[in-house]
Amino acid sequence: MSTVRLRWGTAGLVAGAAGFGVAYGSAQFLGRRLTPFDAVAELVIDLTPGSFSHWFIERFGTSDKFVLGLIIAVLTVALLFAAGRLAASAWWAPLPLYAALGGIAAVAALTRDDSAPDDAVPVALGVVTWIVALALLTEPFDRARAAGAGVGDPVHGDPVHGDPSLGDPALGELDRPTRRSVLVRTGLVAAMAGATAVLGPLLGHGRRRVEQARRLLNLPVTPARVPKGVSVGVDGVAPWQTPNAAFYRIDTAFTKPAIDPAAWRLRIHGMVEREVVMTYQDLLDQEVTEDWITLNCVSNPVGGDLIGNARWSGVRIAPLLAEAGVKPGADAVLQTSEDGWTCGTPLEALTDGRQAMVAFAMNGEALPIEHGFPARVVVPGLYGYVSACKWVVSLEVTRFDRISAYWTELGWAEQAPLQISSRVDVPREGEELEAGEVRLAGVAWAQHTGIAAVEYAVDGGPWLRAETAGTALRADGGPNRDTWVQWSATESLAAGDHEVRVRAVGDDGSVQTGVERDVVPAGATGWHTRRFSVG
Ligand SMILES: Nc1nc2c(c(=O)[nH]1)N[C@H]1C(S)=C(S)[C@@H](COP(=O)(O)O)O[C@H]1N2
Ligand SMILES: [Mo]
Repeated sequence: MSTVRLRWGTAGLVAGAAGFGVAYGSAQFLGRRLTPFDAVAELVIDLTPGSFSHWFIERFGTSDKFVLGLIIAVLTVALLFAAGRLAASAWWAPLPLYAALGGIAAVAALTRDDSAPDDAVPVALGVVTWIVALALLTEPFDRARAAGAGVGDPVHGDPVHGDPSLGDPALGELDRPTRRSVLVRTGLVAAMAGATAVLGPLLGHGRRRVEQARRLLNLPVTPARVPKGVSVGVDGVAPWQTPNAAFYRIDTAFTKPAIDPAAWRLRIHGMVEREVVMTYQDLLDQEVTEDWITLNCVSNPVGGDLIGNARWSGVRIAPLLAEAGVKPGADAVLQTSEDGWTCGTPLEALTDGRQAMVAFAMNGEALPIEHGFPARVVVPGLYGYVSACKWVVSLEVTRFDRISAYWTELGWAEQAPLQISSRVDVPREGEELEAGEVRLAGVAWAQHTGIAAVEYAVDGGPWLRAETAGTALRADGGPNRDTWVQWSATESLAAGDHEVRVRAVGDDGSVQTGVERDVVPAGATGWHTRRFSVG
């Protein structure tokens, strides 16, 4: 590419970045959840067929959104560069491209579930910034071209030539005044866009404010102390308590809702005698319940890590529903998140005595924004996609035959009983171990049923009982039937290649099936197997 083309393209990139800075800053200032870029990413997620998005999540795991953002960013950079190059022929030539990009962003920004007319403002400001900044940045090139100087190389000085803007590598050098003017203008554009991007969030109502409000909370929770005896003490096994920072994250929100707890409301309505509306303080004023509950995703493949165990603090849902007075005939609760995501939960699971709660704390601290601040639902024994609504704002008592929810619309089962399952964490796949005693270990779960035993088989041999940590201590706050259990075993194996597989046995006598089933539409089944070698 010639220096000249590179120069116009680069001006396009600088103008593009300025537009993004202004759009970001103004979105933050207005307290909007999404910048135009994030809105486009969410639009792409919405328009993606379920089977593809499932493949994508499996392929990229929890970095799915990062990869998607990267793809969109690379495309955007290429288009902004192209816009700059178009400006070389006429100042208005990039306008159709800017209009198209702005149009997509506007559609995306205005069609989110939590969109407001305000969401058009950052898009409009961003597009205006693109146009003005590009004109400002390229004006010196134009002036130099008109003067017939500067665009040519003063050293090889040939002022008479063809189209100076395109293609000739000899036209690389700008004269000194032009160069200075370009630098000054670039600095000006960068400073203005940078100031908007920095001041917007500081002066506005965005996530930063909410983070601050979150830090200042003083919640009625006790510290989350890991119960005794829950660990098999083998290095490499997932810790029994999953720290918040390591807890898997699955949601459709490209930018997480930043909800000021003072503005949050939970509405319980639908087939009820009286509608209940709760503020955050109302929630904290209820009787608090705290429990260890293992949450996992229906998209967790056999051996996968979309599962975590935390001590949740919150308010039981059953009394809240009782206060509202559930009308006969209801069998479901449609939960809705601030960003419009929905899930349908069997009414029975919320009222049958299990620790179904509106949680406000996770592992002894206020819910992180990523995990649903200020409040989310947790229901032992159900997959997250039918129960664990983050940023929850509405619980509508209803009937399954009247609703459809986010994932069921994409082809997942309306109700999916949680599959009893287990995982080998140690040894790692392909690990080379020293001769002697070999430690095998992992986790097993059957939430709200309970793990009775874990069995493992080496090299296709008979199933053997593993040790399970703490199952005898259940009454004592040890692993309960709503949490996972760590297992371990010791084997002395001959040198060579080996494999170990694991299966769980539930308290109801159910044995984890070896039949392999895909995660769609109702959760994966099959035994997890690890191959390793002994030296
Ligand atoms: N608002 C909202 N809540 C949601 C989701 C979502 O996409 N949006 N995903 C659900 C799914 S599929 C799972 S597995 C759990 C994951 O909760 P976590 O991210 O806190 O681990 O949240 C559930 N709650
Ligand atoms: Mo999930």
